[in-house]
Amino acid sequence: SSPEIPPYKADFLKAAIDGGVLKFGSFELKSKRISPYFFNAGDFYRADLLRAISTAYAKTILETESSSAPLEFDILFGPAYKGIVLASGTADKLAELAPQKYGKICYSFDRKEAKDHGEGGNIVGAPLKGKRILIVDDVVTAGTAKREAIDKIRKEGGIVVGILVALDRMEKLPSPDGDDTKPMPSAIGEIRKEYGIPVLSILTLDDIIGGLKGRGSEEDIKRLEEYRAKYKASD
Ligand code: OMP
Repeated sequence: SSPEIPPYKADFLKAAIDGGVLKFGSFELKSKRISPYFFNAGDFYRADLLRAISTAYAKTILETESSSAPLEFDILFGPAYKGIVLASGTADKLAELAPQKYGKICYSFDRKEAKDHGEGGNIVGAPLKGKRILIVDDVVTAGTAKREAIDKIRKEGGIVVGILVALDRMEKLPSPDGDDTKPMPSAIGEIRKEYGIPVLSILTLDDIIGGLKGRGSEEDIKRLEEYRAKYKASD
């Protein structure tokens, strides 16, 4: 049985399903794996959904304050394109929920293409140099997108102190020989180890399955459990 998830995570899961952001069916991932579920952060395009996701990111950050590893950062960084609205929405929500600490929290994001006129540069928003940066993004599967963001920030002199995503799919990395039945470590675990930073998520696949129990369709739950058994990482 899966553990109960905190109310703010359950609220977010419900908003994602009701809003059609989290879908069940058959989807091909970037990795070519065929998944029975897909989470598309680009579908949070309605005010109530944007509020639901930025509230959940903000509460995930605030939760760490009462933990042994509170997140301390100067700037929320949202990788273009989807991350832009996620980071700015989260900054706004943090300022609302905890004005003392976050009333003037900064955010920034990257350009997909370098700009060679006007103000120039690859970053829009708060300058990163010497600042502690928290990356805010949508989903981690193999972790490729997050590595690119870390490299970009470091090039600008920023110090990446953590990554916050909406969904950790808990998947193992592909085996070099293509044999998916072999145990392999997780993408998130490798990023944690390689960069020495925390990677937090609002939801994991375990949370989704746990949250659907007694609510979602039995058929969907069964397919999610089968997928998890096949692709869950060893760590
Ligand atoms: P990695 O860069 O391999 O970690 O894959 C993450 C990206 O996959 C996301 O930024 C999305 O572009 C896409 N994705 C989703 O958005 N939602 C999912 O549920 C699964 C994927 C995916 O293709 O793995």
